[in-house]
Amino acid sequence: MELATLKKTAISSELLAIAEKVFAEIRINNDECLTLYNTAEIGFLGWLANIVREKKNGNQVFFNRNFHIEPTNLCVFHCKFCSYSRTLKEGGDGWFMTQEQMLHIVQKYDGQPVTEVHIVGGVHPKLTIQWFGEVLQQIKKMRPDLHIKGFTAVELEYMFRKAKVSYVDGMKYLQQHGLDSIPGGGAEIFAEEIRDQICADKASAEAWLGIHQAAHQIGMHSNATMLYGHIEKFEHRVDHMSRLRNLQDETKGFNTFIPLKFRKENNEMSHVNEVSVIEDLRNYAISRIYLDNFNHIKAYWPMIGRQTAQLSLAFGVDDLDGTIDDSTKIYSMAGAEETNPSLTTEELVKMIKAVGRSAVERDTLYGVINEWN
Ligand code: V47
Ligand code: SF4
Repeated sequence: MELATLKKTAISSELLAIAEKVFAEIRINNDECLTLYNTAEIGFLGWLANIVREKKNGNQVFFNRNFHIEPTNLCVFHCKFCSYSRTLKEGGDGWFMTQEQMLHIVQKYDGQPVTEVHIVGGVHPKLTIQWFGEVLQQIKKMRPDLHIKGFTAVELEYMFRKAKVSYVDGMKYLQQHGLDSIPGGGAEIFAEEIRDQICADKASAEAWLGIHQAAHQIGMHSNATMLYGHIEKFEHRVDHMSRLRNLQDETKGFNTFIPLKFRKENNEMSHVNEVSVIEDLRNYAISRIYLDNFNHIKAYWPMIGRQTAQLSLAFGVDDLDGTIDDSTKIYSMAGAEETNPSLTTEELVKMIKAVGRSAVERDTLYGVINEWN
């Protein structure tokens, strides 16, 4: 649809002004973003987000071949939405891996064309910066070609605080031992009034942003997430994305923005209803329109399921994460669609082609490895 055609529809003057800005590649402001959340119809959002998406990434949908290592689910923090962690005292179905167990997982992928290992888990006092430094070194020795994306800013903040090192020195230490980039977890919702209610005791918004800023400063890339669809209001989502957009203006270090849908099973927020698929799609689209300085928007398929992930490709999303190989428990324990998430490359390509897009296998930093048009 052209702008001229849009003017003949029942669209409000506010939404028309936003569409005109997006067409002219002028950044929308926070009030306009809120107007999208409060008033925009889903078809309009998909159409507008798709314009931004196709200018940035054409018809391409990216994925990678990856697996996860979750060293422990024992955690010193008490996030109310977390279905996965156990307290240090509880034990029960808690786990704690040795360095050998972690290396054994890497060894299982010997000779397989995986390009990334994603290491993330609970925050355990025994997992110090030196302990992780050793593991990183050993993984690199075993698989020098493997990109190590590891540790949320929450894990890092705790590690650095215990080791009494600055964010920059801590990041440099881990980089020297083999860490290549950091994932986007732990961001949740930055606004203090929400953070205080859902994850009061872990790293603050300032710490999260400070650690990503330090990572970018030493030349590392990272991702950013937003946990949405619980007790936050649209205003909090806008504020969250605004803080990310500001940091990205300064550093250009973020690869991807990943909205994470709150899932309610087996956690202390089970009384909060999950939002609908329609809200998921609206949220993907609005983030695509607002975050003009992010190259990629990722739908994490184990969280939302394969069909919603496919639908999201018409709402601004251009990345589906990876093959995963049933190596993460975070979402299945929270009631996500995928109980044993694993997709072969062929299955991912088929999913992408089924919605009329081209599939691209990428490395972590979006270098192209293989294409299916
Ligand atoms: O920070 C925890 C989320 C995150 C629940 O960077 C939940 O490529 C929904 O950030 N419902 C960790 N979400 C995982 C993460 C991630 C995942 C995939 C790719 C990347 C990347 C990063 O998981 C946590 C939290 O926001 N989470 N519990 C829940 N009940
Ligand atoms: Fe710990 Fe992370 Fe769960 Fe919070 S979300 S309790 S920091 S494992």
